[in-house]
Amino acid sequence: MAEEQVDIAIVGAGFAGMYMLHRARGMGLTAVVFETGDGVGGTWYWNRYPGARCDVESMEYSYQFDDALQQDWSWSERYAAQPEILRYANHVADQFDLKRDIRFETKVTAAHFDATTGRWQVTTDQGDTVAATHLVMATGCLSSANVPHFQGLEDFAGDWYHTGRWPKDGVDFTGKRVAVIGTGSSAIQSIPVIARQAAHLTVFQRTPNYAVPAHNHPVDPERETWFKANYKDLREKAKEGRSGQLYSVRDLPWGSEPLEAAEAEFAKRWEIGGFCYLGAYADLLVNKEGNEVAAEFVRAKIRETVNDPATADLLCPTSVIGCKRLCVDIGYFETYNRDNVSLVDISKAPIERLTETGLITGGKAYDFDAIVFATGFDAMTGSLNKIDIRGRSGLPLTEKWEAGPRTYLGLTTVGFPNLFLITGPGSPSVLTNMLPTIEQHVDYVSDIIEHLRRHGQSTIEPEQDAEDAWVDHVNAIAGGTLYPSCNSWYLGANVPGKPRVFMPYPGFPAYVKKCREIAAAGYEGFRLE
Ligand code: N01
Repeated sequence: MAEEQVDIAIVGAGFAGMYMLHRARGMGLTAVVFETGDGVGGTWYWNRYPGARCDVESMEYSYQFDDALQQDWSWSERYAAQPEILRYANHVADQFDLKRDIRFETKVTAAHFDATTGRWQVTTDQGDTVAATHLVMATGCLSSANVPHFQGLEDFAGDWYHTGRWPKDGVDFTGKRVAVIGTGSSAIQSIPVIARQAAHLTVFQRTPNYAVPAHNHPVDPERETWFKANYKDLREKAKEGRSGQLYSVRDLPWGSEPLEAAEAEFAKRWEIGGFCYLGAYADLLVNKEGNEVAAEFVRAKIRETVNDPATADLLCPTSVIGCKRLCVDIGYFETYNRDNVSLVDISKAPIERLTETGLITGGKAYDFDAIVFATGFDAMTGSLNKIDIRGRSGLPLTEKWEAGPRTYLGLTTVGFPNLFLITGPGSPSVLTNMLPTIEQHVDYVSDIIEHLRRHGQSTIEPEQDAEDAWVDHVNAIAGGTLYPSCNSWYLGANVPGKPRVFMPYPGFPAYVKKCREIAAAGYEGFRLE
């Protein structure tokens, strides 16, 4: 049988893969999408844990490539919950008839660049072998679940779950003794919901986290009407924000107002809720002093909310606020006032091992019916590294990235022609609203492909100098901020043995400007052949 040939092979049917497929069709290209799950939605397909919700406001967390789409769809809440976002993903897939080109329950195992044909040979666990001119990795930044290698996990007789691989039919914790390990966003969202169900919930905390209130509420119909009438302008305005969102970031540096004014500003933003808290001053992620005042404000709120002073102390983070992605919560700290919830500090005595009936930490055994690992992801590179990707001369991507990911614009990497990484390491990605960031990347890749076709060229690959300069540039920008000061997944610090490299690019508008300049200069820094 003749080998299947396509113009573009796309890995992943989340928001990035879906839009890439739509754009490919629009350019008259053949494309196929491979997706491990049995439905679209990517992160929103897998993260079905109780309380899962977007921390970006729903009116902004949607595609903008089609005006009719954004006018037709109505969100029910300020922050949409996972089932609603998954419905939205399916609505888009159906409206644009995407599913017919998506191979579900099909995992890409390998992708090798064949220098003789100039094509990517893509292999799946279902026996597909496809030759593609372009390979687009739409694998997501937070898609490779990190289940720590606890000794004895296989001995545990109860049920265990990872928040990022939650069973489709849900889990009923009624009457159960449940453990949650981790206190990141996923834990902070799921703990209040699990606590309402379980007989007892024990939270094992290694590092406390900052959370600001969501003040979630139904979308006000008047606001929706206004938003939709002004969608075009609002979308453009959002792109001027450093994270591609509309929330206000004042142009003021820390120290430009007296302390009382600063505290009033933090209080005002606390009442508004969400990410705007860190927009009180333009440089809160650079200025240590201002950051500490913002952090102390949150710690005071935690002490005010949590009745037991010892528990409140344990819940107060000491690191820089915003160093890890800020959590947006609904009743998280209040949950520790419940009689059926306890907090165990494992910062000094890590979990030693799991047992048949639970786990042991600090020499003490705890028994559970179920354990929830809210332990996060092998972020940004995890899903790429799980696939045997080989470029020119058979070079494995894992080998090239042994000391950390190296890309040009977070989109391409030397030695891997026609390979595109959507929201890859070195691009703003996880520091932004992912939807507009995804669209910007997919549009950029589509423009590149159009350019190649117009000029009768077949491959694009970055120059070594351009890639080196980009990596240095990202490091320099990140180095000028407070981001490297804590052990975040942005740095890969949550995965033992992962190289410590700051992966996302801080600053969406500067990034977009740079991409435009590079394109206008005939794709400067790229070799087109
Ligand atoms: O993962 P995390 P997450 N023993 O890495 C702990 C996005 N997201 O899934 O901090 C004990 O933040 C770990 O401890 P420490 C969002 O971007 C978005 O919660 O490493 N504990 C930490 O407390 C978010 O930032 C939404 O010391 C261990 C926790 O597990 C990102 O996903 C909702 C451990 C992991 O926290 C990841 O969030 C949810 C071990 N061996 C998530 N290993 C939205 O709203 C890890 N931990 C869109």
